[in-house]
Amino acid sequence: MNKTIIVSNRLPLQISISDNELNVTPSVGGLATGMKSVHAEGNGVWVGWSGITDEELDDELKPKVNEKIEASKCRAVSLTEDDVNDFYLGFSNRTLWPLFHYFLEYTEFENLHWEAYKRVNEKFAKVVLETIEDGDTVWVHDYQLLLLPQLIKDVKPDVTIGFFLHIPFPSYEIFRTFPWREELLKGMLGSDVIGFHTYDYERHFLSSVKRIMRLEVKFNEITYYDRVIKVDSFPMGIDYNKFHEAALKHNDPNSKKSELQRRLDTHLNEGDDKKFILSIDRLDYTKGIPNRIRAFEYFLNKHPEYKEKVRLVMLAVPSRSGVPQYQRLKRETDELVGRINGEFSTVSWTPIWYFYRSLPFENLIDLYTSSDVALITPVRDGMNLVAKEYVATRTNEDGVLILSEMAGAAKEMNEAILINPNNFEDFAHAIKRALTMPLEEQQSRMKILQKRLKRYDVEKWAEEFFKTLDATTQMQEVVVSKKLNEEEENLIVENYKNAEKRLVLLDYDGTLVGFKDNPQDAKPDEELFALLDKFENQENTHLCLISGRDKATFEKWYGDKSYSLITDHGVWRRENNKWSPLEVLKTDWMANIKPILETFVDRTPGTFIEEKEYSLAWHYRTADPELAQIRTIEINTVLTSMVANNELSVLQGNKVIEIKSSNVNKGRATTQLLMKDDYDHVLIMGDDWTDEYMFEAAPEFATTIKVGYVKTKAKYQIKDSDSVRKLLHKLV
Ligand code: GDG
Repeated sequence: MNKTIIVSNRLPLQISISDNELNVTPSVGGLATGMKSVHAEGNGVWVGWSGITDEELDDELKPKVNEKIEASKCRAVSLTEDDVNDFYLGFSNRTLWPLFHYFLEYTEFENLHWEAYKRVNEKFAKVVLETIEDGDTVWVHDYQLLLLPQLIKDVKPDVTIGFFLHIPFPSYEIFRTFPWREELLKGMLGSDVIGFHTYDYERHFLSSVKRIMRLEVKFNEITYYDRVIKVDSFPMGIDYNKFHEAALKHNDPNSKKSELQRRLDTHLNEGDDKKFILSIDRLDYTKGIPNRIRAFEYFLNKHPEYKEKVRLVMLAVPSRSGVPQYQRLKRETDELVGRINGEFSTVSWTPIWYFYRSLPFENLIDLYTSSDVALITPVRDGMNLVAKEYVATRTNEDGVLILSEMAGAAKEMNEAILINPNNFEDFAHAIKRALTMPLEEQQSRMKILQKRLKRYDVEKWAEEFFKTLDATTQMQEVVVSKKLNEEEENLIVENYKNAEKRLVLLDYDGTLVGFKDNPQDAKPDEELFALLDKFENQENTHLCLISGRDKATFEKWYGDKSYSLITDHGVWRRENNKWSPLEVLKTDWMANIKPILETFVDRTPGTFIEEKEYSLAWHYRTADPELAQIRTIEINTVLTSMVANNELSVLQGNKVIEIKSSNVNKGRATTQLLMKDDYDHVLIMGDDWTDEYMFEAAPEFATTIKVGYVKTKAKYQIKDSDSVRKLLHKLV
């Protein structure tokens, strides 16, 4: 039975060792909950680090730990202290985390850390590959494992791989500063589906893929060699029922109150106007904690009537304390809380209650249910689950959520009061508004928020992701259904060799040579000349190169060769070293169209016009891909009316738009060529949209091969120009 392998940096387990005794407890985080049905109940395995380094485990303890881990359907990746320092605290948390959260000033580009990152991703790959079987599905999580999808795909191309990023994907302008940007993107592109929390992260990622990798992106699909990769947003939900039910239980008058709850009640019972404003976060600079404290001070100064009435309860959970920025943040937070409490406190009131610790789940519920307002104001946050958990615990549908626009959660929580956390006026106004919001308004907003969170909970999130993964692999099967396999290739070679009269018709750019940024750089190399010569010397073989290139270029390159050439999409043909026109064409239209194209060149850096005898081509290979995409639509619109009147057609090639007479195309040229002799074998290869005309014009018995895995009329598909050459070598 096929299985699902979940991979994350940490296993969903807490392991502690005391007096050589092992204690393993499951962790209760959002991810563990979301994956429960896949992992615990289904046929799943979880791969990750146990949280204990190799050095901490002696030879006696190690097998015992592994045994416990495997009993929980998990596999451990063992990491050394150096791995943890350089890969986790180093590269993951001092490079990727700050960079992806737009903290460039905190971002360190350290080669040693990058090497560790690659090394540890390989360690993860090794364990996954030991566990995997054909037909399995792998779901990789988060920024610590960005290279893992490719490491798996390279060895196991038939395994389905999903990847989900839990933090933001930054805009191209930020991502481009990253020294190993291409390697990282390639790592991610080993996946079949790549998921983000929001559409913004998705489009940032696609923009980097287009600009850095120069790949073809259609809507949210990337064509990458023989695969189509789907990129989509899946806003992560929470275990809604767990929080809601815990809150219902907590509010039951018969349930026992915790010590913390009794302390909270003391304040609340002082009067109706006593309120709590709650914030909960890991102590992380992305969460905007010092900013929030200062904004609260600003609020108290602006609205002194709330002194002695309102308290900010702030839970900051210790995190990554081995990283200097986190140590500095801790000092700054301590000082700020101390200063403000010192300045404002009275005998009966302290404005900020600050907890620097992790609390048990029950206390978390105490805090959520006792707070009239939740103040969640990160300066940057992938999603933020705390905001959602607060909503889930409001069993009376009261309470107000103030949420930073910079949290991914803001995209789906419009009924919260959304603020820009850098604007203190906005901040103070939001707090005042929340404290004075009529109950009916609180409830109407809360109801809408709850309805959505209840429906799109964490299980649904995981389910949706898997659905997309499934659909994508099915779609891939359709797109590459004509992929040439070894058996078919052998048969083609055999048929070719047995034939008596052969026509070999080959497109040039993208077929015989790979694409270059500048078309002038795509000259034929010595190996290609030698290969083509062999065809030419082969008996009973008519070789013809067919191209959209102009006659002059082909004459320059192949002037001393005797094979046939067709240029300008079929305007000119050279036979026996003599050029003759296949079509008689008008060129007067060019003087009118050229100035229009020139205005596009002026406004689109990196583009240029190629003037051929019978056509004009606007090349945009080195232009910004997103700008070029807009411009191609504009050009098409501008030219539509002009081309109709002049019997012209606008061809969309590979990063080029060409305007030429409608009377000429590679298909007509192919038909003319086929009439010249009685061929019993026809081989046609091409990569471009314009080559489809040849495939259409080919006789039924012809072998037609499309280079690249996109929809085609050809019988077979082949990966790239390297594979074309390999096949051609087998024929001579
Ligand atoms: C990353 C992304 C994204 C907090 N304190 C205690 C405690 N918690 C629990 C909360 C919540 C979780 O920790 C925190 O999740 P967040 O989403 O708020 O933040 P990150 O840790 O930064 O998570 C984030 C998330 O991944 C998921 O994709 O939303 O943007 O940065 O569940 O309840 N739990 C207990 N005691 C505490 O003291 N028991």
